[in-house]
Amino acid sequence: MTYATIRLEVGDGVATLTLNRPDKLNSFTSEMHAELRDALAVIRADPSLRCLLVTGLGRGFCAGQDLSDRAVAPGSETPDLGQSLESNYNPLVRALRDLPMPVVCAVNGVAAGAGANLAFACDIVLAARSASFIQAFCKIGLVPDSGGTWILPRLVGTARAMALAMLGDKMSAEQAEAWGMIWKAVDDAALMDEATKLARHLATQPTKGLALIKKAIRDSATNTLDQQLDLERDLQREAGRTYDYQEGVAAFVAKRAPAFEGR
Ligand code: LHQ
Repeated sequence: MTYATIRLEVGDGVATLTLNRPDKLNSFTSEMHAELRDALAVIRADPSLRCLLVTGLGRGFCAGQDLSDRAVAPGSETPDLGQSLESNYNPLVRALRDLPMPVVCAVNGVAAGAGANLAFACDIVLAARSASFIQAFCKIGLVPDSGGTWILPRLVGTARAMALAMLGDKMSAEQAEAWGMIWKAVDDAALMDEATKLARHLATQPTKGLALIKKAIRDSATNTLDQQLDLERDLQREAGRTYDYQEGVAAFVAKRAPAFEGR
């Protein structure tokens, strides 16, 4: 599949989505959103794909919304940014959250505005040591979107989330790791090798079980303990009916490596 603003490559059970507007630090346009929607639907429909890796081309990961077409001429009607979230950003975050496979993010450079929150919407985030995260919204009078106001307090607590959102300071990858916002910061030169290795490993694991783990951890954010215990019961029932559970137990008993099929 050929796209203009992203690249989709598949191999070894991994779909790699690369944001591809490097001269604009991979900022989002409507075209890019439409292509991402299409690519995510293609990935979801392909049973051979068992992990998604998201990254950016060039020196930036993603600088959020492309602001070049957002300047409002004096006297003209103000744009409806809510519609932009409804049509583009919210479906993207939901598609990543609901994708029944692990989503790895390799943050290769600056991640600003919706670009930062795109990374935080992924399941396991690696970042190059030179990468940075900026909740840039406040600098142009906006509110963190793409799930930012939901995920930030859950990742770092209200005090830090509030300051990050109100100050829009640049945060280093190492600080993000120290605050538990990402899985880890790695040397720049090692980022893609590590991310690809991780994605390929995940693609050999019990995909259905990993998708259920993803659901359980995500849903825990809004569940009571009682609701979560019920959810664990239901998801474990489902996991226990998978081929990979049988294979995992059989391999353990036979003292051999399991050959998971993702079903
Ligand atoms: C850009 C952008 C960009 C266009 C760099 N747009 N060109 C949702 C709903 C609807 C509307 C509004 O927004 C949202 C969600 C959002 O994401 S709001 C937040 C939007 N993003 C920002 O406010 C970040 C703007 N960018 C920056 O602050 C800086 O570019 C950062 C800190 C990301 C990087 O700084 P530098 O490393 O110094 O690079 P640079 O500023 O020189 O940028 C390189 C080029 O990329 C430059 O183009 P040029 O032609 O001059 O080389 C920038 O204009 C372009 N670029 N971000 N968002």
